[in-house]
Amino acid sequence: MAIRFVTGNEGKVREAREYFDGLAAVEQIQHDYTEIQSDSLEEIAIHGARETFAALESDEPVIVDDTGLFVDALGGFPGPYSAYVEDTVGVERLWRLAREEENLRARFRTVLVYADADGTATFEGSVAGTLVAPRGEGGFGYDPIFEYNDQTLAEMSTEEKNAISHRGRAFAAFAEWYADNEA
Ligand code: ITT
Repeated sequence: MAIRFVTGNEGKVREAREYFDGLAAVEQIQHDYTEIQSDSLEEIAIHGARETFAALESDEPVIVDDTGLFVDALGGFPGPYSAYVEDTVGVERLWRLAREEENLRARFRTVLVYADADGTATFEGSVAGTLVAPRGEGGFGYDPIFEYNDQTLAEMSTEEKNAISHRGRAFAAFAEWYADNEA
């Protein structure tokens, strides 16, 4: 099987290729689907996956990943607006905003949506951690300020990150479902 991953984010593709290594080829599809304005990662990802599947006019299924960083003390901000906040405020300044808070707990959530001619299926993964001053050269996005078990996600290899991450857990749920459905 080949997985057609609709994303412009090279970091996500790298993680998918590592996760599915030996199981499936991962093909990156660059399609600028409409990111609807919504508080729900599910709604955004389902809309994006449906729109892309229809636009490509092919029978081949696609997957879309919508991810957010939810900071407890900031009422879940930036959540579904994480990409916009990374582009405007930046990771370092989000850390400076959050560090004023006593509670530094945060969570990453990924919603992965698979779309084919029969419809969509949705998978989810999340990981809880603590916000810290940026450390590490790996990963992407908010990884340098998110610590899990004394390591930031940017200090982990792709394999280590996949083993505990929001996206790794969503990949695992998808892989299990796909194996059952393919049979
Ligand atoms: P696509 O929509 O094209 O897939 P994107 O980077 O816009 O790419 P998201 O909207 O899902 O994807 O990402 C929301 C933000 O969260 C964005 O700023 C990412 O850099 C960041 N992000 C996503 N996954 C992450 C991860 O595993 N670790 C750290 N930051 C992540």
